[in-house]
Amino acid sequence: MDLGEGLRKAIAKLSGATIIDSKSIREFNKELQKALISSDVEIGLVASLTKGIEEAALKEKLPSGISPKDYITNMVYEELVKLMGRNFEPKIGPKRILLLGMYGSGKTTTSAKLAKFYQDRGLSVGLICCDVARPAAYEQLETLAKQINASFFGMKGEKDAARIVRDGLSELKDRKVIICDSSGRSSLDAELVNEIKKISKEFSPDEKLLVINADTGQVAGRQAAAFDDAVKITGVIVTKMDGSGRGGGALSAVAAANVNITFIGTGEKLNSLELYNPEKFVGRLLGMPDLESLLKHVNDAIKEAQVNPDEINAEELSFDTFYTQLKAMSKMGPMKNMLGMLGVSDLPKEALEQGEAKLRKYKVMIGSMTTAERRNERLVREPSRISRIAKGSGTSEKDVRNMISEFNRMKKFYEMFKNDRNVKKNLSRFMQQK
Ligand SMILES: Nc1nc2c(ncn2[C@@H]2O[C@H](COP(=O)(O)OP(=O)(O)OP(=O)(O)O)[C@@H](O)[C@H]2O)c(=O)[nH]1
Ligand SMILES: [Mg+2]
Repeated sequence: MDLGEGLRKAIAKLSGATIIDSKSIREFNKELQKALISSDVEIGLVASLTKGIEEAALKEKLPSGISPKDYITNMVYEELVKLMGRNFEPKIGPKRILLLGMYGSGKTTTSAKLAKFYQDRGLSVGLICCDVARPAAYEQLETLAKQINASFFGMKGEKDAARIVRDGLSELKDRKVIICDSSGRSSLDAELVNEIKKISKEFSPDEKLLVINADTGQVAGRQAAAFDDAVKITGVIVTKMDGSGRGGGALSAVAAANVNITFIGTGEKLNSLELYNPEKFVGRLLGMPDLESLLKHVNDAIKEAQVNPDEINAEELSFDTFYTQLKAMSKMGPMKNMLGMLGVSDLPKEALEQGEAKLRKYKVMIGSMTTAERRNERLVREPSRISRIAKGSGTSEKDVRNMISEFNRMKKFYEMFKNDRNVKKNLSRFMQQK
C-alpha cells in the first residue's frame, strides 16, 4: 500500500461522519499514523502531524455547510503542505545543479529539461555528463543537449567522475547555469556513494536534487536518507507524474531528508517540466483531482463563519458598493459556480460578467460622480449630469447610460433578495474581498 492509498483510506473513514468529536478524530488519526509509519515517515513527524490535526479539529467548531470529511481533508492538506512546501520558486541566476537518483528515475532527461527551463529564462546553460556507469549515457545527454542548443561536456570512456567535473567546469566556465547528470544504480552501494561524494566535492553544487520516479513507493524514504547521508540533498524532483504513479514515495523522501519538492516531470518531452504546485500534487496524492475547489470551498466557509451577516447593510445599493461588488465578483472566477453558491439562477448575468477593462472604465465613471450622485442614483438620470460624468471620465454618454442600466439591473436583484439571510451572507463575503 503506498502512502496515498493509506491517506485515502484514512479520509474515507470520515465519509459518513456528521460531527467531529474526539473519538472520530482519533480513529482517523490512527489510520493516518498507520499510513505514514508504513511509508517510513519518521515517527516524531507522524506524531506532530497527527497532533496538529487533532488540536485544530477539536479547537474550532465545524463551519456550517461543510462535511467533517472535507474539513479534515483540508487540514491534512495543510499539514502535508507544511511538509512538502508551498510553491517552489527557484532563484533565476547563476548556479550549479547536481542531479542524483536511482537507476532509470529520469535524471538524464530531467537534466535537459532543467537546462531548457533556465534557458527559457534567459540564462546560458552547460550540461556535464558524469554518468560513468552506463556506456550510452554520453550520447543520450549529448543528443538532448543538441535538441535545446545547450552546451555539452563529457569524456567518453573516462571512469573518473571527478576529473570529468573538473574539466567540464573549466570548459563551460562562461555558462551561467551548469547541470551535472550522474550515474544511476539499482541500489546505493558503497561505490556509487563514493562516486557522488567525489562529484559533489569537485562540483560544489548549489542544488543537489534527488530525482524520484512517481511510482516509487515507500522505499523512496530510505533512498532519500541514503543520498542525504552521502551528500546532503537540497530538494526532490518527482518524474513520471504523467504515468500511473501518484508520487507517494516523494512524501517519504522529503520527510526523510527534510527538503521540499521542487519540480515535477510530466512527460518524456523536454518541455514537460512543471514547478511543484501543492494543490495539484497533494490532490493527486489523495486521489482528489478537484482538491483545489474543495479547499476553496472550505476556506470560504471558514471565513464566512467569522462574519455576522446581520452587520452587513445590503439595504441600499449605491454606485460605490456596486463597483466594489463587481470587482469582487470578477475575482470570484466562473460565474456559474457563484450563481450556484448564491442559490439563485436569475441574476443579471451581463452586469456581473465584467472584464477588467470594463471594470476600469466603471471605476473612472464612478470616480467622476459627486458624493451625492454616488449615494443616490436618481440624480444621475439627469442628462446634464450624464454628460458631465462622460466628459469627466473620458467616456461617452452611451457608456454612462449602459453602466447605469447595469447598475439598475443589479439593484433590482438586490431588492429581490435583500431580506434573504443566505444571500446576504454571500454578499458580505464579496464585500470582504475587495
Ligand atoms: N512519461 C515520462 N517519462 C519520463 C519522464 N522522465 C523521464 N522519462 C523516461 O524515463 C526513461 C528513463 O529516463 P532517463 O532520463 O534516461 O533516466 P536516468 O535516471 O537518467 O536513467 P539512468 O541514467 O539509466 O539511471 C526514459 O525513457 C525517459 O524518456 C517523465 O516525466 N514522464
Ligand atoms: Mg541517465
